[in-house]
Amino acid sequence: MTTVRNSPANTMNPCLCRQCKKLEQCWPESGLPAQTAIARIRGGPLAPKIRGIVVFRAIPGGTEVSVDVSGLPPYRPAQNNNPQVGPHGFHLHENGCCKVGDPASPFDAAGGHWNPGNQPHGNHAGDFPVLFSNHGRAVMSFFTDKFQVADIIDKAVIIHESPDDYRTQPSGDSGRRLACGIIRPAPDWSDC
Ligand SMILES: [Cu+2]
Repeated sequence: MTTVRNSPANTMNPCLCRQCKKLEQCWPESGLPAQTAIARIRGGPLAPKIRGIVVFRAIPGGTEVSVDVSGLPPYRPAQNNNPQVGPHGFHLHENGCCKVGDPASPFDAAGGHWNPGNQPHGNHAGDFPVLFSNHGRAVMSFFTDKFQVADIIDKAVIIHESPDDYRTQPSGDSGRRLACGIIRPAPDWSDC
């Protein structure tokens, strides 16, 4: 319950539904707009402790993206042949598939960056700010007008090992994929 209490979604809208056992069951009753989607984030073999949630909420002019993720690996500068770890590249990828596949290169099945406007990397619709970890936890909220909630259902959220330079094509040189989550519509628990 601690995780639920501290989640950004709960901060936005305190849960009023006492009989509900899951946070999202409370969203409709507590007034969140129907146009809300969530991705539950799970770490892969390179960072199995990662857990979190990303909430996409329609607001005037675009979408508010709120993330609360724990279990991120500690920062480490690039050394020898090892890449920098953190802050973490954070993107939408085009395939809603979090199959791990090759454990040395996980989540390849999520495909490349979601880029409906054929933009260079740095301006992809799903290019997000990097995640800064604080003892493994990152909490962040930002606004984008590059998509509506309905546009990103069944896309994947990917957290990378290394920072995004917003310049290297096509994915910002952000390295291996640590965690993945598929974006689903927030359930309608109107009988809650
Ligand atoms: Cu990515």
